[in-house]
Amino acid sequence: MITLGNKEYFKGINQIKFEGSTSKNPLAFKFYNPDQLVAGKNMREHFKFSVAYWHSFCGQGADPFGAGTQNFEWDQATDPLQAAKDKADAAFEFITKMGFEYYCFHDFDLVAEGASIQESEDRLKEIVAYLKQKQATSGVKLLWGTSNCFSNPRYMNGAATNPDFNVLARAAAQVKCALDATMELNGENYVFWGGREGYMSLLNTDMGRELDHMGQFLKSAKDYARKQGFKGNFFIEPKPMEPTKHQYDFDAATVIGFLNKHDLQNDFKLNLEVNHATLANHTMQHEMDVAAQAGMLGSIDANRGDYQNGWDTDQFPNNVLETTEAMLVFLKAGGLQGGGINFDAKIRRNSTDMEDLFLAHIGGADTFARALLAADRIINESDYRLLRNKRYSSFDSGNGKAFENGQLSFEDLYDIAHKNGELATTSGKQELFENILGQFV
Ligand code: XLS
Ligand code: NI
Ligand code: NI
Repeated sequence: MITLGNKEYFKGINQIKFEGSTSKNPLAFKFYNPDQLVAGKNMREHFKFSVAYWHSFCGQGADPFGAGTQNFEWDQATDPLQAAKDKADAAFEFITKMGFEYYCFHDFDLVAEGASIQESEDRLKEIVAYLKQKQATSGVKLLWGTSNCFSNPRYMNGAATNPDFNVLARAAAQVKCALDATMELNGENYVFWGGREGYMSLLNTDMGRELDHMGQFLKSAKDYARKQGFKGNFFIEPKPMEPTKHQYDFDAATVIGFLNKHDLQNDFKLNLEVNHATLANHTMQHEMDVAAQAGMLGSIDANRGDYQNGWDTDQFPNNVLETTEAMLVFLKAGGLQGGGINFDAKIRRNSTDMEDLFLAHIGGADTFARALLAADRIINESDYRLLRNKRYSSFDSGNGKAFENGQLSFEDLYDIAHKNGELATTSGKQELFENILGQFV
């Protein structure tokens, strides 16, 4: 039996509860009511909210211009395993007080990487055993695990797409350990975010070869986990740029093409991140719709960017209008396949009170709850669906239907056009759709 720590890190903060939209308590949910039924499921089941270990318990606010500003009490121990256990205690206290059920991690968020593969592996095993106990006593579950194959300088030219085979093999050893950790903790999914899989300059890059290596790498990682009995989903998390100039997993459409080409489409789905969609010059709802059409809407990394700049600022979600558009796609798709809503977001560098982490997650959860409620009402109480279907009604019968069924040749279309003569214009009614969105938000 492992002894768990009993120190309280977030003193003075109790269980966060739902108090409704008129509450003046900053440390209460105004809209996220875990037990409230919406479209046949309660909010807890719809969202499966998850806390990101790296942003919430590892990052301390450092930026290229200055050191960290958040001096966490759980970071004081000099022994790496003690520090890891303290961090785990703080993490589970936070997640439990939030009333969330899930968390996500990179391997070396849990414990500092060792000097050798063996030392790292031993450290991971020890902290995983500790976390397993914490999960059992709290009921908190692992939404997904992943590996950090981008921070260590050995990966500066990529991991699975490194031009040096030995770096690729090194990355495989690391991913194997991260998969083992995820499986040991009953992780429901495993994520691959491209990290440094991409290029800084095409001049020194054999892109085709690197992409084939990535396909082969993912296939063997998947085969390994399946052999061990892993039943969860593998997710790819698209991002178009940063840290490399061009990331191979550019956006949803690119990744789906890649998965199909490498015969990975049955095991892999997508983990979509709001700020990554923005960086790809897409909206989140676009990315979600693309994934949903392919049956690959797996999970969501919730955050937001900043429209005045072009990097991954990972701010907490607060845009209800945009999130409502995303929730319309979410409900239409019947929710996520295996994943949840992971807050891949960090408080700002000058947010230094211990309660700020709570306020941030409360705001994020309330944003999603408001958006879900609004989307559900738009679908049920407005003419939204009717109006959208009406735009396509010419395909519901006659020649339109015949075309959809593949029964018309190109010459048939030519003849129909001739018979029709010039056509009247039909309004797209965008403003009407926007007004409906506004009415219910
Ligand atoms: C970085 C990514 C990263 C992944 C996990 O931009 O969002 O945090 O979610 O490796
Ligand atoms: Ni992410
Ligand atoms: Ni990101």
